[in-house]
Amino acid sequence: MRTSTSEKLRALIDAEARRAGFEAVAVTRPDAIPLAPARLAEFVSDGFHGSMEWIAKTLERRAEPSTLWPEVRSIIVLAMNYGPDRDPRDVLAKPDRGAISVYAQNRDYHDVMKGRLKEIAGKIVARAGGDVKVFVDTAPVMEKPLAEAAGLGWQGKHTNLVSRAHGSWLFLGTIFTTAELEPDKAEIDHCGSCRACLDVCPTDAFPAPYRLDARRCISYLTIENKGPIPHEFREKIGNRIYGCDDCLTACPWNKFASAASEVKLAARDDLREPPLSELLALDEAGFRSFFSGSPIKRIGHDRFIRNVLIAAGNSSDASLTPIVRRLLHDGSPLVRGAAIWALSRLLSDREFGDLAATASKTETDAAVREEWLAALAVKAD
Ligand code: B12
Repeated sequence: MRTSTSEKLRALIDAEARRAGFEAVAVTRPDAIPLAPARLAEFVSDGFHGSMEWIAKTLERRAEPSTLWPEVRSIIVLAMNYGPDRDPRDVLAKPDRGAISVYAQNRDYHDVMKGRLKEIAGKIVARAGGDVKVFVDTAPVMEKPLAEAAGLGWQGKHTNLVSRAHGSWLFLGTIFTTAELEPDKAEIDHCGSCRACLDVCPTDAFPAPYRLDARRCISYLTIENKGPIPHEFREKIGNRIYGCDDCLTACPWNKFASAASEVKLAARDDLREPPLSELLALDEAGFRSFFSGSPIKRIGHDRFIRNVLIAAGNSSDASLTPIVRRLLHDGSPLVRGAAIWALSRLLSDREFGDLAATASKTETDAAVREEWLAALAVKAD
């Protein structure tokens, strides 16, 4: 039997994907996610996207691949394993350390994956001609429903893609092509009656299975949210200083996952459980150099120190008090506000009252003054 051109192209894609370190690759069609537009619209109309206005602004293009790029005929979805080599929950029991989510413990996966996707895309054009576009995360593409339609896994109750072979630890990327490829079969839901990911969420971010209110998700609160962290979540955040893996880690399908074999996606040792004291000491330049090449760099120094201060406030570690006190004089109101909250938790009522009596007088920023008042009110309770 003769092998068709499309089968040969598919064999090339599979081989190149494997060579580039992707654990799984599958193909779907641009019209394969008919439920996504309404679900995305509901997510936005419920306000679940919070301050991620870019989701609302790109609604039509995001929900329908053909609106994003009318020429697209096939979508190749690729997945890279970033499975941790130890239990990410261990660090949660060490309050003087910061918990950084597994995906952020090494090089920015956007950089790692984009280069490799471009290489594969180049091979496709060389073989089949036509045009290609590659996307990882940042483009208005709904990677999870596309991955489910291609059969790489299913969207679990925590909304992320779960695979029977790799559990919840997969990064996704797509190659859009004008080439006609035979689509793979969609995967079906294997969550059953399990609720582990929903019940473990520290901030109750799932109003229902398969639905996430990002405004309550620690990942959103510590990464996307630019302002002060709302009071109701501060204690619940514990020592999670960048992202959160609780729902992913709870997934029973992880028992089939392996640790990432690629050196490039294995954790950086100094980001596994960094001491809060060292992170609080990072100035702007120190932050940029420590997090060079890391996704954490994208949130900037002030937002990051805000997060570390919340963890400091939850640490009961009095040895952090001097450095937190210094941050009361930081140039950023975001940092000063979080430092006030941390001190209100680290100092006794009397010590905090004495400090407030002097330090709050010189504060000119309205939001930071609010932090003083809120902290004093809690102390007076
Ligand atoms: C915005 C965003 C976020 C936001 C919002 C997350 C969210 N769930 O929407 C925040 C900042 C919170 C976030 C957090 C994280 N993210 Co994020 N994020 C994205 C991004 C850029 C867009 C996702 C999106 O379109 N959201 C909009 C909602 C409406 O879409 P949805 O989640 O697919 O929602 C579906 C369900 O609600 C479902 N649905 C609704 N009702 C019903 C009912 C039933 C019965 C069913 C079956 C389904 C269903 O239909 C919707 C449409 O498919 C993608 C990259 C991309 N371009 O796709 C990465 C992405 C989803 N993130 C990723 C990761 C790794 C994370 C974190 C694990 C990082 C961390 N450790 O902190 C957390 C996980 C938190 C979580 N439980 O989702 C990976 C996930 C990989 C995977 N295996 O799925 C992605 C794909 C990036 C990548 N390229 O690898 N993220």
